[in-house]
Amino acid sequence: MENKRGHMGKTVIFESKDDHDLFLKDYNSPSLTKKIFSNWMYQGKYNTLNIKFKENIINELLKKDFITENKFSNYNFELEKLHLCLKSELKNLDESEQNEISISFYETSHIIKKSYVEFIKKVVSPLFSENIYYQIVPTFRFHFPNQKGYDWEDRYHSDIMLGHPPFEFNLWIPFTKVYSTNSMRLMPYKESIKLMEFCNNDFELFAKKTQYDENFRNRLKQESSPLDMNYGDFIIFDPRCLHCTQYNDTKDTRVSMDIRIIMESAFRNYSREYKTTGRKKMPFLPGHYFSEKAV
Ligand SMILES: O=C(O)CCC(=O)C(=O)O
Ligand SMILES: [Fe+2]
Repeated sequence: MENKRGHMGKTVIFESKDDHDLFLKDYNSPSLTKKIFSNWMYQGKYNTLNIKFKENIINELLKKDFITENKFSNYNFELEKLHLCLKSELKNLDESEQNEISISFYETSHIIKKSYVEFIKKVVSPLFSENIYYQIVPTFRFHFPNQKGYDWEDRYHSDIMLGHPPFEFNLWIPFTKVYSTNSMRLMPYKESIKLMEFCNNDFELFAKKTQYDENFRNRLKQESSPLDMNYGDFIIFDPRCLHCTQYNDTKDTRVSMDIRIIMESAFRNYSREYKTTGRKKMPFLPGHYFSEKAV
């Protein structure tokens, strides 16, 4: 018997038909990414001499005793080779597709937080004509080659189907070279909408087909591609776009950060309450999921 679950049982639950209708109103509202960037995504660059994510991440790994300077120096301090310096149990994945190192980065040094906020203020915020709020605790991912525990089909999803408001923007920022299976696969807006419509915008059905319908899975793969990016690049994409982590069968570690931002005006446009679907049920509001102040 198969018991791959992927995102099954983890998609947003609507309290009533009204709640669902209100959600659909937001979900079907025009894409803000298209409005601002004239496209469903925007690719940008920033100066890594000014915002030193990589150096700060390496210092944090040393501080947390995940690696020693002596060992990492054998690999020229290249994050791509991080997996060769780590104890193997640190690399195993849990059910939420995370390992111990990624989880430990939910708590990071002041220095990493400072570069994060600087990145938002100096690089991201100027792209918008109004102030933005940012995800207060950024998600860092350390994605190692051949991680144990990856026993599901690639979990294509949009963050919206996991409870996020349709007015967010997704940002994805790699700190290593990313390519092929160590990267995230991303599907353009039109195809994402189409494949979700094929499931009648039923997120549980989508999650099930993603695990159990081979034809559907082939379509997901055909319509998406892995991001090919370098340190210093970042991408913003519409939150309806489907994306997934893949089983990393390259020889390189991927380190990345993914965050969500939202414009000040969006909160007035929420037709319903948006909350995280996990245990915490955190509202997608300033001072909760998002920063207290707009920048
Ligand atoms: O980086 C990944 O592999 C997945 C990231 C993701 O799901 C997101 O950015 O929302
Ligand atoms: Fe996601």
